[in-house]
Amino acid sequence: MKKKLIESLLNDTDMWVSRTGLLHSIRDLNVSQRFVHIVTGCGETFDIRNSRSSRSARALRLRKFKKPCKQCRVSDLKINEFLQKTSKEIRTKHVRVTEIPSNSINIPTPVHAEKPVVPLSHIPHSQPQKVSSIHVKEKTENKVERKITSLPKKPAASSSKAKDPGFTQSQKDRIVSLLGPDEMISFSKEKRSFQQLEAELINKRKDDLRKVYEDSRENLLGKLERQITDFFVERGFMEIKSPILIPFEYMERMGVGEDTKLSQQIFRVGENMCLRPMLAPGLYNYLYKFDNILPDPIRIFEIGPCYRKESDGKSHLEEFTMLNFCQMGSKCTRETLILLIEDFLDSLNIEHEIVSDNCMVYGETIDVLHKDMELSSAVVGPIPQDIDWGINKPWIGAGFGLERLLKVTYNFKTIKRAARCENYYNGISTNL
Ligand code: ATP
Ligand code: 9VF
Ligand code: MG
Repeated sequence: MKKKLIESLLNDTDMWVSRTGLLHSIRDLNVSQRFVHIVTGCGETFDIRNSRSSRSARALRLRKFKKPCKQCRVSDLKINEFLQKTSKEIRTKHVRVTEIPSNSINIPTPVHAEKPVVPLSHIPHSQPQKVSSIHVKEKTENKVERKITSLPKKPAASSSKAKDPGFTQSQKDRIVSLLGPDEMISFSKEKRSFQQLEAELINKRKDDLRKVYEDSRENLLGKLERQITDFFVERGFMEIKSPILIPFEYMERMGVGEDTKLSQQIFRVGENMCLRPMLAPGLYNYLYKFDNILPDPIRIFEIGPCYRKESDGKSHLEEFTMLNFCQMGSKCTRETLILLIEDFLDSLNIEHEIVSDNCMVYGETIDVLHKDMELSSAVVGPIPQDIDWGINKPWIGAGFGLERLLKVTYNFKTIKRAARCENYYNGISTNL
């Protein structure tokens, strides 16, 4: 039997499997004679040949994928539908066939927004948000994807599940992802169509990115790291950069054995190594090496990537950036530690509250909160693990997550906007 064209497989399944094996929902599909253009629920675009035997056709036919795309929010129901039903059983869908003359391939996306999009005021709050007068001409070369993205769009695939008749859930998700940090939207009151709203927001975000380019060209995470580095270097702390790939044995020495909960969160690499989930092992090693070399008290700090497997998304990332500063020797009191933390957060203009808590590694901690979110855990040593690292002096230290500091500063709804990530630059969607 002749194999089905990819167009027909897409039509049957309403899903797309990317080269890396991610299962995406489909927001928009356009078929010309030889090409299929796909816009996924997460806003990615793919242009593929309308073939019968490509890798993509095979993946769809065999329902092979590695994992669902998180941004597309593919429901379990849809995944089951995708996995279980044969092509015939799945209800016929909405492929719109559009003739795309080959000479139109370079037409840029229309960029004219008629009205301001979002009813709320656009509070200028950071360099990237400052108003800019720069006008960057739309690039037209090599823009096959962008051209097709500008074609009229159909409602998203999961429309039957949406409560609001006007917008489907995936349309709402797309719109929310396009909002600026200060913007809000009430879908029930919204008069504009999805297409109108999306196009207007896309234009605003393009303007925002151009403003960032004109104003500073600095990445918020990088800039914060530089700011924090200046703060601690000025106060006598030495900047450390220790390895990110570390022996798993270090974690056992930290008291995070294979049987503990934190150990389940560690990304193992090979048999003996792992990605560091914290900065303490590297800092312990430096304290040991610098003892009796540097003047008392020894002050060091590190800022860098840490990795933990996490399930909760609003304030947790699997790849995040930690600051850990510590002091060893004299004046290692709770008061010194709290004063330093207050001074640090004041320098960043971040309101906070200090509470006592407990954790597995350090025992009693001094936690720093902003509303309900933990910004830091701080500790007054010594602790039993010190001896295994050759440390026998008092110490104080604290660990802060930089993305959480950015989330608070810029009022991001999710921490993803502050993360190392390709979907946002300085909190501005890049899926435009
Ligand atoms: P939580 O209880 O919120 O998961 P934690 O107590 O496990 O955090 P610590 O080990 O105390 O975290 O790490 C110090 C700081 O690093 C935290 O206060 C937080 O700011 C940041 N941090 C920890 N885990 C993450 C993560 N997965 N994503 C972003 N930041 C994190
Ligand atoms: C404070 C939290 C053990 C003398 C090298 C420094 C600290 C808490 C840091 C971090 C962690 N600890 N997420 O130790 O400053 O290590 O769990 Si040291
Ligand atoms: Mg903590």
